[in-house]
Amino acid sequence: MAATEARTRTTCPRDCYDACGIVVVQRPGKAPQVRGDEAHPVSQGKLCRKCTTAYNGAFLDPKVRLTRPLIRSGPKGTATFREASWDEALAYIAERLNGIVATAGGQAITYAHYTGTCSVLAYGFPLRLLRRLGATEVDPDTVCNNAGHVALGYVYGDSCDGFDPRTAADADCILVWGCNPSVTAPHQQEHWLEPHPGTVIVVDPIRTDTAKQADLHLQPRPGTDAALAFAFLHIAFRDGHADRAFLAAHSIGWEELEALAAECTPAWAEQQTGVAATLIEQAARAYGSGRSLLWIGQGLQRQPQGGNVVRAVAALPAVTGNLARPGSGFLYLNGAGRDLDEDHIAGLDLYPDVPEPIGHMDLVEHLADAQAAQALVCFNINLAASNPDQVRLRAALLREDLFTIVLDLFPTDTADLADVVLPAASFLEFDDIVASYFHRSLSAQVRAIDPPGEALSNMEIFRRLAAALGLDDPALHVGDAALLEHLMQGTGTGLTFADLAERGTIWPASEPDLQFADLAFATPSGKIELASAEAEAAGHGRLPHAGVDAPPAAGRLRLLSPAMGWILNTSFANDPKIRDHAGPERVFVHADEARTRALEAGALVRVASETGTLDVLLAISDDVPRGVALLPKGRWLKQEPGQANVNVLNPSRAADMGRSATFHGTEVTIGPVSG
Ligand SMILES: Nc1nc2c(c(=O)[nH]1)N[C@H]1C(S)=C(S)[C@@H](COP(=O)(O)OP(=O)(O)OC[C@H]3O[C@@H](n4cnc5c(=O)[nH]c(N)nc54)[C@H](O)[C@@H]3O)O[C@H]1N2
Ligand SMILES: Nc1nc2c(c(=O)[nH]1)N[C@H]1C(S)=C(S)[C@@H](COP(=O)(O)OP(=O)(O)OC[C@H]3O[C@@H](n4cnc5c(=O)[nH]c(N)nc54)[C@H](O)[C@@H]3O)O[C@H]1N2
Ligand code: SF4
Ligand SMILES: [Mo]
Repeated sequence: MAATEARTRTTCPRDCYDACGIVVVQRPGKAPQVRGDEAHPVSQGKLCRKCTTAYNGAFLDPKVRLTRPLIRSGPKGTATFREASWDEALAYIAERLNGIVATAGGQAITYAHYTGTCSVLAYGFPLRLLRRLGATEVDPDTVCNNAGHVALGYVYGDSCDGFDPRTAADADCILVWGCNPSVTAPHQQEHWLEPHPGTVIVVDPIRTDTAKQADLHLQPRPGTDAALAFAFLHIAFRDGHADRAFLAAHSIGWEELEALAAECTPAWAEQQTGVAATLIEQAARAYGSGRSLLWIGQGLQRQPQGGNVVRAVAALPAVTGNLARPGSGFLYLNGAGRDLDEDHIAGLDLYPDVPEPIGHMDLVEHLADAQAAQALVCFNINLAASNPDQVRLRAALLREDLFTIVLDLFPTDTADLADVVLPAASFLEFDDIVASYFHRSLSAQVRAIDPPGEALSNMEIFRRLAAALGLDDPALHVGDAALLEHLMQGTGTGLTFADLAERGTIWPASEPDLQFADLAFATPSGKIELASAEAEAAGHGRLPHAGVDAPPAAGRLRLLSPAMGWILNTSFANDPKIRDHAGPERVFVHADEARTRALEAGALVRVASETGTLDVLLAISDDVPRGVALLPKGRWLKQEPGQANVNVLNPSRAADMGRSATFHGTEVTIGPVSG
């Protein structure tokens, strides 16, 4: 190592299962290099292709980043801004927000945020001020995974206590259901799943790279997974893989579930799902006979009946006794094992009385109400491109009297619709803490470089905004160092933030934790609730049901818009190199679907739904089954020829649970672009 070389060890805070370790190398006179940390057990020296590119590209490029506060100087939505000082921008915001608070009350300020960064302070600290103001939150998970959270809550009382991935060493089988780690968790794919010696089973309508690497791939029609899960249960009860002693001791409702599953033979499930009965038998036996792990994806539940699907799938570990022993369990998202006091960072204890949140599927309606929604604050989110109902959402955001503030690193489609744009620092530019949602690990995010121009961290922006608003509550002005030490103390590791920064990533538990080791569940009965009075009271069945979504109407295809490898939600889509790699936006269909429509690969086609149309190139792929159109999420509207992405096609239809998004539940037609 050259004597003048400086290395900073940090962590990727993106919304990604991996939470890779990073080393930033700096040499005098050279641009910093952002690389994978060779010592990090997850990234093992390599970042994913998108981060390697964007962290050394757009993230470091002051011409691509936002560097100064901007105040709108032209018609709304035309991205006409003038530069302003922080003092001027914040004074302007304060005057407008204080005016709204005085005349209409704080609840007339709406705020939308999500996981643009998953680091604890930058995610949570801004919420303190917004809660203090009594503003109305847009429930963040409703754009992503809330149906799964609600469903798992009914069954286990907890959706964030996942298996410890290190326990895979004791597993005979890993069942990956509606998750595509080859794209969304590339290092878990390469270093955790692929080398696993046991039977790997993938359930996904698409033949993803994860499916291609698996021992068994079950390809159900989208939205039919509950029938498949019930066939697995049928086989488990039939073949003696149901752990009746475990069920009797730790669950309620299992006899009722067994009675329901009795009807759900593999032959019946083949008709419902399109998966061959013999393959269902094979997969269910492999899962039921071993110590097995179940990875429940988030893609799985972005379906109209996504909550019921997850409830049905979640019965598998309970029925087969695959819990609370090594090599067993399920994972949706892992929040366990770190004891981070995130609620305090977000001010849940400090400002408990806040208005009822709205959901993302209700956002368009909400913003159309000029009384209820007078201001909108957006940070860590690019909702103009990420949310469904794109045309109506844009119309709502164009409302002249909706005072809109957007904090971002980049001039996103959402920023273009703002009245004030505030430049945020990137993760390379401030200290924070990252807790992977796959591994039960804890990592330091360490400032490696200076922010470009006048960009500031979310924390500093909200401290300055509190001051501009005339709010002197000490809680709104705590510095990052004190917040980080508060978090570290809660972990019980005895480490300071500086200790963590030196180590990079730690596992607070040296041995794999057992999921639900004490077999105590936070359900009303304290047991696993395969039948749930709580669910029934909320208007669902007491038990999950085996019903499936109807196949698409004649001539239509079911649109799936999951993640793609080069883009993370809409992050990175503006990096010039990534745009080249990702190529033009395309819709993928099976050759038979192209043939029946007399469409050729490479043709410009019109994809149409109840909410809009999108003209894109057609690609033919046998990885996509008949009846399905695959059009990945993530494009920036202003970079596309039609100023739209796939969400122009998706309505704001809520799933059966949690008012959650149904991005994989839309039907579309595909035809030639006429004229
Ligand atoms: N590269 C990249 N990585 C990402 C993201 C990204 O955009 N790009 N996004 C991040 C975020 S925010 C999230 S929430 C996670 C999500 O990561 P995942 O949990 O992997 O979810 P998705 O990629 O949305 O979808 C996973 C799979 O669900 C399948 N699927 C769709 N409908 C059904 C169905 O009815 N049944 C079954 N069995 N499968 C179905 C899709 O075909 C897809 O292959 O990924 C994170 N990681
Ligand atoms: N069609 C379709 N649409 C989908 C999905 C789908 O599967 N299909 N998936 C949905 C899912 S799972 C999700 S999670 C949502 C995600 O949607 P979004 O939350 O909109 O995710 P991103 O597009 O990555 O936008 C995050 C923004 O945060 C910014 N950011 C990053 N770090 C910081 C920071 O420190 N401070 C500030 N102020 N900003 C920062 C980024 O630059 C980026 O513009 O999209 C949803 N949309
Ligand atoms: S996005 Fe995921 S895979 Fe890529 S560097 Fe970050 S944590 Fe690793
Ligand atoms: Mo997500």
